[in-house]
Parts: sequence; C-alpha cells; structure tokens
Amino acid sequence: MKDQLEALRLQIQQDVKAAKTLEDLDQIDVKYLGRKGELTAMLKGLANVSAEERPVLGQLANQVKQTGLGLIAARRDELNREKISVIAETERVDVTEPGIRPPEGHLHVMTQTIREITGIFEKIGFYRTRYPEVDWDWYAFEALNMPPEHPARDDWETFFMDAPVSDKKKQGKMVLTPHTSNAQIHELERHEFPIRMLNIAKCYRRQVDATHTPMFHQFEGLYVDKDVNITHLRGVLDYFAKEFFGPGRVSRIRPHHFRFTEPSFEVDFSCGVCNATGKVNGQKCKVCKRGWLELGGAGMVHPNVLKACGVDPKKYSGFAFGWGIERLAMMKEGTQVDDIRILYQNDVRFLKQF
Ligand code: FA5
Repeated sequence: MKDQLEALRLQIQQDVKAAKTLEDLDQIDVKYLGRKGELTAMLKGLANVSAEERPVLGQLANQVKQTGLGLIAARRDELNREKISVIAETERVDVTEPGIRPPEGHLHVMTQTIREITGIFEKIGFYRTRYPEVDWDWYAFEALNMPPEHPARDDWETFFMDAPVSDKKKQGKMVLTPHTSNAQIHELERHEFPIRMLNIAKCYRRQVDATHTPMFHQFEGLYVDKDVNITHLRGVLDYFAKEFFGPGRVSRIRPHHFRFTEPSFEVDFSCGVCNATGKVNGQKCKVCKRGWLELGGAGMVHPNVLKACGVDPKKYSGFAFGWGIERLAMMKEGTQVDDIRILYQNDVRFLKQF
C-alpha cells in the first residue's frame, strides 16, 4: 500500500504538470482527491492493514493528499496568471489614444437669431418680456383698436380656441395669438414708464406656403414715455439695421395702415448686395429686385390703444414695431432659402449649415 501511495503521489505530480487548463486541474482534483477519488478508495483499504502499519500509512496518505492539493493550487495560480496576461495582451486599451468625438449639435437657427436680436436691443435699454401665446380677444384685437367684427381682423386669420369665454369685462374668447402685439396691451396696463419692451413669442395664423408657416416667431418692440416721436423710431431702426445686417445698412419707412398705430409704416432695410440701388453690374439685383428688403410693420402707438390701457395720450406717446424672425433670418446675406417651411422640417443637412 505504501508503494501504491507513492505511485499515486507521482501520478498526481505528472498529471498536474501536464494540465493545460483550469478545467484539467478540476478533473485531476476529482479523479485523485475527491470523495470518490483514488486516494479515498485506497484509504478504505486501511481497515485491512495491521494496527502498527495503520498510523504510518494514514500519515502517508495524508501527506499525499496535502502534496496533491498544494500542487493543484500552485498550478492553478500559474494558469490563472497566464490567462490574465493573455487577456491583458489581447484586450488591451490604449487610454492615451485620441477618442472618437461624438457628433455635436448646436442651437437651431431660430434660437440663434432670437438671442442675437435680444442682445442688440438689450444694448439700448430694452428688456425682454414674455406674455401669453394663447390670450384673450381683448389683448390680441380689441384693445388694439380692432373691435369685434372689424374687417382688419381678417388679415390675421386667427385660430380661436374652443374654450370658455372670459367672464371678466370685455375679455372675450381665447385665441392663439396671431401677432406679438398683445404684449403691448399687457405692458401698458402695468403703467410703469418708460416702457422699453422687447417681446419675442410664437404666433399662429391659418397660412401655409413658401413664405408663410402656421407657427412663426415675431419680435415686438414698444417704447412709451413722455415726448417719444418718430425720430426715436427712425434712430432705433437704423441702429438695428447696422447691428444686425452690418455697417452701411440703413432703414426706410413707407406709409402703411395698422389699426393700432397712427401713423403706420412698413419698414424696409437697404439691400447689402446692391447697396439699395436695385442693380448689380447693370442687372436687376437677384436678392431684393428693387434695392430694399421688406421686414414688417411699425408706427406710433394709436391714442385709442393708450386709452384702452388707461394711459393718457396727452401725457405719453410711443412707437411700436413687430417683425417676423423667420423672414429676418432669411434676409441675412448668404441664406439662400426659397421656402421658409424648411426651417421646421428638422432636416439636419439643412440646419447644420447655420
Ligand atoms: C403684424 O403682425 C403687426 N402686429 C406688426 C406691427 C406691430 C405693426 C407693431 C405695427 C406696430 P404683419 O401681419 O405684417 O404685422 O406681420 C409682421 C411680420 O410677421 C411680417 O412682415 C412677416 O415677417 C411675419 N409673418 C407674418 N405672417 C407670417 C407667417 N405666416 N409666416 C412667417 N412669417 C410671418
């Protein structure tokens, strides 16, 4: 039995040395040292051995077991280290390698334009306001000198809300604001002067074609104080022309009609391509066709509007303007857009150029 035990020790040594994987080692463990392994089987034979030999053989068997366990553990360590070094080699990450930059988005051209406009007006003391984009008829029309049924309302083809009518005096139905001029009324009702309001908001009209979207943005300026006159309006328009379009650009006003301003004007800006001449190398200017680009309306606040807000028109006067931001952005040189609806089609190929 002693020889058998020595032979087993040798066998285990050889097998462990030859083991190539951790699984091989597990098998060796089970085969020789496990509960049903060869060593256990041999130990059963101890019952047939003489009483003197039994402790000696028992001790030897125990040594064989300890040696076997030690060899297996050592080889397991070795194989583990080999495995880790293979992984370290094949799955190595070079943390100093430059990364792959994820695609970077940017602000929509409308947001960029809104920020630019805000910055320009803040420099001359205007402050940005926010008033409802769903408002009462009173603010969108009536206080702006457009009584119910007045034909001037038709120009704004408004979406009326299917919502309860206000029980406050004169407020009427709710509408999706067709312009930002409702803000004039809210601001005047505060009775805090001077007013230098810049209101930027979404507007809604029942219009869709190459130059109209059903939702668009306007920015509305309102300056009301004592002794405000048309020259102040002209100064602000020229200032804006230079700041937004660049040096050398000027504005002009043409007579127009709005119910809430008197006198009222259309505002144009000189074309930067033909320098307000309408001609480039003797040919008609392709950008403006007549030297000027139309932007939107302006005028001196109508006395009826001031009165509707409880402001004395003999004491206070002011000017207002309201322009479309989509059109303004498209008027910048280099923006060749023949259909403004593309602004809202979320086509990244188009939007990323701005
Ligand atoms: C008005 O909305 C007046 N409230 C402007 C005003 C304010 C005049 C203060 C006097 C004093 P108008 O309807 O012309 O005016 O619109 C002004 C600008 O909004 C237009 O010149 C255009 O640039 C823009 N606009 C109007 N409708 C649309 C639309 N459907 N899509 C895109 N832009 C539009």
